[in-house]
Amino acid sequence: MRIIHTSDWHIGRRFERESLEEDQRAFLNWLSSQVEERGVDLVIVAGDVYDRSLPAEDAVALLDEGLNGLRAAGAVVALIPGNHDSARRIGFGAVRQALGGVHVFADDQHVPIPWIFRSGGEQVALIAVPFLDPYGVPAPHPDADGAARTRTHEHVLADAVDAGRALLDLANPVPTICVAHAYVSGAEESESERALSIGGTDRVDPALFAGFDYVALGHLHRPQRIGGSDAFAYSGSPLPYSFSEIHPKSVRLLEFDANGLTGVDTLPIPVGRPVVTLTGTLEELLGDKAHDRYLDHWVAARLTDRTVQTQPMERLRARFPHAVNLRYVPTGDADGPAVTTGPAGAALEERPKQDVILEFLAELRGHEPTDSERTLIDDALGSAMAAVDA
Ligand SMILES: [Mn+2]
Repeated sequence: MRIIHTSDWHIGRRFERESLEEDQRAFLNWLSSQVEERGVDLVIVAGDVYDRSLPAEDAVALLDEGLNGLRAAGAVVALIPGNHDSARRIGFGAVRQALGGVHVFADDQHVPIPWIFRSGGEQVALIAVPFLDPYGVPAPHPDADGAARTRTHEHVLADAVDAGRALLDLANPVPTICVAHAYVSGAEESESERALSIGGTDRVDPALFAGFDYVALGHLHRPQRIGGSDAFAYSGSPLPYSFSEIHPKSVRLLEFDANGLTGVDTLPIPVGRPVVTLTGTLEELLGDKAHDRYLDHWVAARLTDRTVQTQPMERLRARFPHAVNLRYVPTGDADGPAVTTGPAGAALEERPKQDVILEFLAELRGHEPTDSERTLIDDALGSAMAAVDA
């Protein structure tokens, strides 16, 4: 039996302000072609199907089209909502959709019921756990001593997985897969993932997934195995959704026989725009021939110029059509303040105009204005105020 594990489609997401609809459609079409060419029986989507709990109409239409494509190509689909999805909305019509081969596991109020998937005389059992908001689901069970356990993602997820596992133990032994949307401790995040909860309490212990033949994880956008195991992994998102996602994107192709997992392959995704962050003066970025290979990338520019450039974004886009992000980092510190950062403290209107301008320049360029610059600013302001008063 062949299964594809993917996650974090974030259908409807934009990259900065640019639409990703065509890239997402290209991914879904490619995925359907893989299903058909490789005879894939089941596609598992481990959460964050949509980017928003209330997706736009275009996003709903695109997902509909994508799921139809996978069904037409011959695969059954199993999906869970992630923290970006609304379990209630994505679970609408789930019983009827299952009749059409799309199994949506969105019941976050009850124990996950094992689902047996059969194909060509083989079978696997799935425990598909929707993303569980610790404050939106029943409280965790008390511990062995009867003491209450805190409402953390780890506790509610562990309870759900334990309950599903207990039900599995009652059934005939078949290979088992757990599907979950979680931040497993030790895994590597990128800038795109919205925190599941505040202060790092969203981490879950990998040990709570023990005993499954495969654990299909979603949430982190970087494809990665947990603990060096091929059978415990994040597929990662199909496209980069932030400038930190410079790694290649892929889906995971799993082979099962009656005894369990027999093979794992990584299928690189050949569509979508890669990302790059270019650092240098505007002149360098516009002139350096080595940057020619980034013309089709999403480009973030980190300008090291010490002075504000004229129409920098327009000029960048004349060379890099997909430049979408620009910041001045005059100290060469790529994580330095954004050019849009304003002076802190009192409301701008209430502060002396000279101070605001001097602070802005200092922050922008990383050094205090010179005396002659101060004189220039004072003169300019004086003339401007005189003109206003006149
Ligand atoms: Mn997520």
